[in-house]
Amino acid sequence: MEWSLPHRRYNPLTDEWLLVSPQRAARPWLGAVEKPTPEQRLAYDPNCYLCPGNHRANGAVNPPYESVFVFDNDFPALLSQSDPEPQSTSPLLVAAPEVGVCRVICFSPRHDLTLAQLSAAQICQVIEAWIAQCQELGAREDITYVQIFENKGEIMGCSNPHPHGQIWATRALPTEIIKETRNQVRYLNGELPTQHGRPANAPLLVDYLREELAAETRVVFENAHFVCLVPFWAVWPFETMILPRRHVRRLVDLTEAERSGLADALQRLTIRYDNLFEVSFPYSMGIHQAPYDGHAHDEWQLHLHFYPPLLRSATIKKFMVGYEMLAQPQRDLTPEQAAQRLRALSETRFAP
Ligand code: H2U
Ligand code: ZN
Repeated sequence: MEWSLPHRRYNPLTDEWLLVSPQRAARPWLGAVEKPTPEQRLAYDPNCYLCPGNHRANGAVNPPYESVFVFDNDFPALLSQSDPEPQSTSPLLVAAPEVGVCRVICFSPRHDLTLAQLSAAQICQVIEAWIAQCQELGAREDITYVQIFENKGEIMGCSNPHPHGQIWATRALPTEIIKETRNQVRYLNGELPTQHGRPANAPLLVDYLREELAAETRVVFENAHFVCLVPFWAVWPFETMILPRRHVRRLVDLTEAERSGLADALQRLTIRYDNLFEVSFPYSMGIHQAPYDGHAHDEWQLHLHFYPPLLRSATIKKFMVGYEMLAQPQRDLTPEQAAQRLRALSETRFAP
């Protein structure tokens, strides 16, 4: 069915609700495509702390790298040591020590490119580096989770346009992963409030993908191994998810063919995003996978989240303030409308 009036939608991954108000977006699309003056960027910037051969902020020198380059973050949020576990005197004043590793990953030596401008083969090298990091960090006794993410664009607080992402690996599971793990387990056991006690025989996101492929309305594109869609419960206007067709718990479990398939999906999605408002599209993206804690985690399905902030144009963003901060997320444009717009876009990047 097509919703045209206010309603709530349920996110089974987080067990949270959001408000959708399609009647507000039904008004005709007047938003002109605002084109900010295209920034001229150098292929090599002598002042960039990520370009090959340059000095970083702490004085370290980058090697003359030619593809992907990973280094320990010079200003890490996590260290190998923490304070000793405090004596808990109150159930309301609880803190716990935390340790971990923070790394930066440069996607390319070229200062002026983004994922959308790299070849699928170059994106494959990024994926191989992510996997190598998961293998190394995931094997450590003091790490249970490896969070890979990219913060792109000034609007998202990204400090440097040089194409790069980050890896934060922690001893404890982060909040979002605790939520997604709990709800994927509950789904298998039939314990989500929407299941009425009926256990499932496939992981939550495996069943979800089957339903989305049948419905078609929120699918943006597919390849042999991955599907890109706007989730039924998307919060951000053009939020998407990339899901494997097969049950894959972790990034390290991807076959060679699936790694190429993921590179293809990343390339096609980032190009479509750039074409939406003819701008290098800002977003926060991250890979969610099963914890590296020694358990199998059959409930887990690998997936990627893209959370882009833009709403109407290159300069008009969706603010998560007021009602969203205090009550629940809200959106006007429906996920189906967003998917339709993303589906209609070309997979050849606009010429700036
Ligand atoms: P953003 O993805 O938010 O732009 O962050 C870039 C990271 O690079 C940031 O975490 C690190 C910052 O600590 N960094 C270094 O490790 N060395 C430097 O010389 C500058 C930035
Ligand atoms: Zn650079």
